Amino acid sequence: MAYDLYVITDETISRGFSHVEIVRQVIAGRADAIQLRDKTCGCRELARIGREISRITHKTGTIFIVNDRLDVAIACGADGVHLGQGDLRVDVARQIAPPGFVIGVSVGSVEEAVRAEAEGADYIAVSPVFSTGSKQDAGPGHGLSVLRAIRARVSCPVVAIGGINLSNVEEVVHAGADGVAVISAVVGSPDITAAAREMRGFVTRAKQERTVHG
Ligand code: TZP
Ligand code: MG
Repeated sequence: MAYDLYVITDETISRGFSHVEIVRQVIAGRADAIQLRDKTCGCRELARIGREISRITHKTGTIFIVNDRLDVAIACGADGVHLGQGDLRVDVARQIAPPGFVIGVSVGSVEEAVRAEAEGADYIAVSPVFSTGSKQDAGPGHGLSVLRAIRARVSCPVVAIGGINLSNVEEVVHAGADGVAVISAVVGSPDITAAAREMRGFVTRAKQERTVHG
Protein backbone atom coordinates (compact mmCIF):
# COMPACT_ATOMS: atom_id res chain seq x y z
CA MET A 1 0.00 0.00 0.00
CA ALA A 2 1.23 3.46 -0.89
CA TYR A 3 1.10 6.34 1.54
CA ASP A 4 3.06 8.87 -0.56
CA LEU A 5 0.49 11.59 0.00
CA TYR A 6 -1.76 11.03 2.99
CA VAL A 7 -4.19 13.90 3.59
CA ILE A 8 -6.00 14.40 6.88
CA THR A 9 -9.35 16.20 6.71
CA ASP A 10 -9.95 19.24 8.90
CA GLU A 11 -13.06 21.38 8.51
CA THR A 12 -11.64 24.12 10.74
CA ILE A 13 -9.13 25.25 8.12
CA SER A 14 -10.80 24.26 4.86
CA ARG A 15 -12.57 27.56 4.12
CA GLY A 16 -16.02 26.04 4.41
CA PHE A 17 -15.41 22.75 2.62
CA SER A 18 -16.86 19.69 4.35
CA HIS A 19 -14.92 16.49 5.03
CA VAL A 20 -16.52 14.89 1.97
CA GLU A 21 -15.71 17.87 -0.25
CA ILE A 22 -12.10 17.86 1.00
CA VAL A 23 -11.89 14.16 0.15
CA ARG A 24 -13.20 14.69 -3.38
CA GLN A 25 -10.69 17.48 -3.99
CA VAL A 26 -7.64 15.66 -2.66
CA ILE A 27 -8.53 12.54 -4.63
CA ALA A 28 -8.66 14.74 -7.74
CA GLY A 29 -5.13 15.80 -6.75
CA ARG A 30 -4.14 12.12 -6.55
CA ALA A 31 -3.81 11.64 -2.80
CA ASP A 32 -3.00 8.01 -1.97
CA ALA A 33 -4.65 7.94 1.44
CA ILE A 34 -7.08 10.09 3.35
CA GLN A 35 -7.87 10.20 7.05
CA LEU A 36 -11.19 11.39 8.45
CA ARG A 37 -10.31 13.41 11.55
CA ASP A 38 -12.85 15.38 13.57
CA LYS A 39 -12.47 15.81 17.30
CA THR A 40 -15.79 17.63 17.72
CA CYS A 41 -18.51 15.57 16.07
CA GLY A 42 -20.21 12.63 17.75
CA CYS A 43 -19.62 9.08 16.60
CA ARG A 44 -23.03 8.76 14.91
CA GLU A 45 -22.31 11.79 12.72
CA LEU A 46 -18.73 10.64 12.16
CA ALA A 47 -19.99 7.27 10.94
CA ARG A 48 -22.48 8.96 8.60
CA ILE A 49 -19.71 11.08 7.07
CA GLY A 50 -17.44 8.04 6.95
CA ARG A 51 -20.01 6.03 5.00
CA GLU A 52 -20.21 8.79 2.42
CA ILE A 53 -16.42 8.86 2.14
CA SER A 54 -16.10 5.10 1.81
CA ARG A 55 -18.58 5.12 -1.07
CA ILE A 56 -16.17 7.49 -2.85
CA THR A 57 -12.90 5.78 -1.93
CA HIS A 58 -14.18 2.31 -2.85
CA LYS A 59 -14.57 3.61 -6.39
CA THR A 60 -11.21 5.39 -6.58
CA GLY A 61 -9.09 2.88 -4.65
CA THR A 62 -7.91 5.58 -2.24
CA ILE A 63 -7.00 4.24 1.21
CA PHE A 64 -9.55 5.48 3.74
CA ILE A 65 -8.54 5.68 7.39
CA VAL A 66 -10.59 6.94 10.35
CA ASN A 67 -8.78 8.68 13.17
CA ASP A 68 -9.02 7.31 16.74
CA ARG A 69 -12.28 5.34 16.46
CA LEU A 70 -11.98 1.68 15.51
CA ASP A 71 -15.73 1.17 15.97
CA VAL A 72 -16.59 4.00 13.59
CA ALA A 73 -13.94 2.89 11.11
CA ILE A 74 -15.41 -0.63 10.94
CA ALA A 75 -19.00 0.61 10.92
CA CYS A 76 -18.52 2.96 7.97
CA GLY A 77 -16.58 0.56 5.78
CA ALA A 78 -13.23 2.32 6.03
CA ASP A 79 -10.01 0.50 5.16
CA GLY A 80 -8.42 1.20 8.50
CA VAL A 81 -7.98 3.17 11.70
CA HIS A 82 -5.27 5.46 12.99
CA LEU A 83 -4.45 5.05 16.66
CA GLY A 84 -2.55 7.32 19.05
CA GLN A 85 -0.44 6.21 21.99
CA GLY A 86 -3.46 6.65 24.28
CA ASP A 87 -5.86 4.65 22.09
CA LEU A 88 -6.33 0.88 21.92
CA ARG A 89 -3.12 -1.13 21.57
CA VAL A 90 -2.60 -2.42 18.05
CA ASP A 91 -2.77 -6.08 19.04
CA VAL A 92 -6.02 -5.45 20.94
CA ALA A 93 -7.49 -3.51 18.01
CA ARG A 94 -6.43 -6.35 15.71
CA GLN A 95 -8.60 -8.81 17.65
CA ILE A 96 -11.68 -6.74 16.88
CA ALA A 97 -10.82 -5.56 13.36
CA PRO A 98 -11.82 -7.54 10.26
CA PRO A 99 -9.09 -9.40 8.33
CA GLY A 100 -6.87 -7.09 6.31
CA PHE A 101 -7.89 -4.01 8.24
CA VAL A 102 -5.18 -1.33 8.17
CA ILE A 103 -3.97 -0.18 11.58
CA GLY A 104 -1.67 2.83 11.78
CA VAL A 105 -0.09 4.19 14.93
CA SER A 106 1.43 7.55 15.87
CA VAL A 107 4.86 7.23 17.46
CA GLY A 108 7.33 9.73 18.85
CA SER A 109 10.37 7.59 19.57
CA VAL A 110 12.26 4.53 18.37
CA GLU A 111 10.90 2.58 21.34
CA GLU A 112 7.27 3.37 20.46
CA ALA A 113 7.91 2.60 16.80
CA VAL A 114 9.48 -0.79 17.49
CA ARG A 115 6.65 -1.68 19.89
CA ALA A 116 3.94 -0.61 17.42
CA GLU A 117 5.47 -2.74 14.69
CA ALA A 118 5.89 -5.73 17.02
CA GLU A 119 2.21 -5.40 18.00
CA GLY A 120 1.25 -5.56 14.33
CA ALA A 121 0.97 -2.00 13.01
CA ASP A 122 0.63 -1.80 9.23
CA TYR A 123 2.27 1.61 9.18
CA ILE A 124 3.58 4.06 11.72
CA ALA A 125 3.38 7.84 11.68
CA VAL A 126 6.29 9.73 13.20
CA SER A 127 4.43 12.50 14.99
CA PRO A 128 5.14 15.36 14.94
CA VAL A 129 8.28 15.67 12.84
CA PHE A 130 8.09 19.47 13.01
CA SER A 131 6.06 21.70 15.28
CA THR A 132 2.53 22.30 14.05
CA GLY A 133 -0.38 24.59 14.77
CA SER A 134 -2.88 22.04 13.47
CA LYS A 135 -2.85 19.83 16.58
CA GLN A 136 -2.85 21.65 19.91
CA ASP A 137 -1.31 18.86 21.97
CA ALA A 138 1.18 17.63 19.38
CA GLY A 139 4.18 18.88 21.37
CA PRO A 140 7.51 19.96 19.92
CA GLY A 141 8.80 18.45 16.69
CA HIS A 142 11.02 15.38 17.02
CA GLY A 143 13.05 16.40 14.01
CA LEU A 144 14.60 14.49 11.15
CA SER A 145 17.09 12.66 13.36
CA VAL A 146 14.29 10.78 15.15
CA LEU A 147 12.64 10.05 11.79
CA ARG A 148 15.93 8.63 10.49
CA ALA A 149 16.48 6.55 13.64
CA ILE A 150 12.97 5.11 13.45
CA ARG A 151 13.31 4.36 9.73
CA ALA A 152 16.45 2.35 10.51
CA ARG A 153 14.64 0.19 13.08
CA VAL A 154 11.31 -0.74 11.48
CA SER A 155 10.40 -2.35 8.19
CA CYS A 156 6.75 -1.26 7.91
CA PRO A 157 5.91 1.93 5.99
CA VAL A 158 6.90 5.10 7.85
CA VAL A 159 4.74 8.18 7.36
CA ALA A 160 5.93 11.59 8.56
CA ILE A 161 3.43 14.01 10.05
CA GLY A 162 3.49 17.50 11.50
CA GLY A 163 4.52 20.77 9.91
CA ILE A 164 5.30 19.29 6.51
CA ASN A 165 5.10 21.62 3.53
CA LEU A 166 6.68 22.10 0.11
CA SER A 167 9.83 23.63 1.58
CA ASN A 168 10.71 20.67 3.84
CA VAL A 169 9.05 17.66 2.20
CA GLU A 170 12.13 16.76 0.21
CA GLU A 171 14.37 16.45 3.29
CA VAL A 172 11.62 14.49 5.05
CA VAL A 173 11.56 11.93 2.23
CA HIS A 174 15.35 11.87 2.06
CA ALA A 175 15.35 11.11 5.81
CA GLY A 176 13.46 7.92 4.98
CA ALA A 177 9.74 8.66 5.06
CA ASP A 178 7.66 6.52 2.70
CA GLY A 179 5.00 9.19 2.68
CA VAL A 180 3.85 12.42 4.28
CA ALA A 181 0.61 13.10 6.14
CA VAL A 182 -0.51 16.69 5.93
CA ILE A 183 -3.32 18.97 6.94
CA SER A 184 -2.54 22.67 6.46
CA ALA A 185 -0.26 22.43 3.42
CA VAL A 186 -3.12 20.92 1.41
CA VAL A 187 -6.45 21.44 3.21
CA GLY A 188 -5.56 25.04 4.15
CA SER A 189 -4.68 25.94 0.58
CA PRO A 190 -7.01 28.09 -1.54
CA ASP A 191 -6.81 25.34 -4.19
CA ILE A 192 -6.89 22.00 -2.38
CA THR A 193 -6.64 19.87 -5.51
CA ALA A 194 -3.68 21.79 -6.90
CA ALA A 195 -1.92 21.73 -3.52
CA ALA A 196 -2.39 17.95 -3.26
CA ARG A 197 -1.13 17.39 -6.79
CA GLU A 198 1.94 19.56 -6.19
CA MET A 199 2.76 17.95 -2.85
CA ARG A 200 2.43 14.47 -4.30
CA GLY A 201 4.70 15.45 -7.16
CA PHE A 202 7.33 16.61 -4.68
CA VAL A 203 7.11 13.31 -2.77
CA THR A 204 7.36 11.23 -5.94
CA ARG A 205 10.38 13.20 -7.14
CA ALA A 206 12.15 13.01 -3.79
CA LYS A 207 11.58 9.24 -3.66
CA GLN A 208 13.03 8.88 -7.17
CA GLU A 209 16.10 10.92 -6.15
CA ARG A 210 16.49 8.67 -3.11
CA THR A 211 16.47 5.60 -5.34
CA VAL A 212 18.97 7.05 -7.79
CA HIS A 213 21.38 8.49 -5.23
CA GLY A 214 20.88 5.78 -2.58
N1 TZP B 1 -0.93 14.57 14.34
C1 TZP B 1 0.35 14.92 14.59
S1 TZP B 1 0.75 16.41 13.93
C2 TZP B 1 -0.79 16.60 13.28
C3 TZP B 1 -1.59 15.50 13.59
C4 TZP B 1 -2.99 15.31 13.22
C5 TZP B 1 -1.20 17.79 12.51
C6 TZP B 1 -0.58 17.86 11.15
O1 TZP B 1 -1.04 19.01 10.50
P1 TZP B 1 -0.08 19.95 9.63
O2 TZP B 1 -0.92 21.17 9.34
O3 TZP B 1 0.24 19.20 8.38
O4 TZP B 1 1.11 20.26 10.48
MG1 MG C 1 -5.60 10.06 17.89
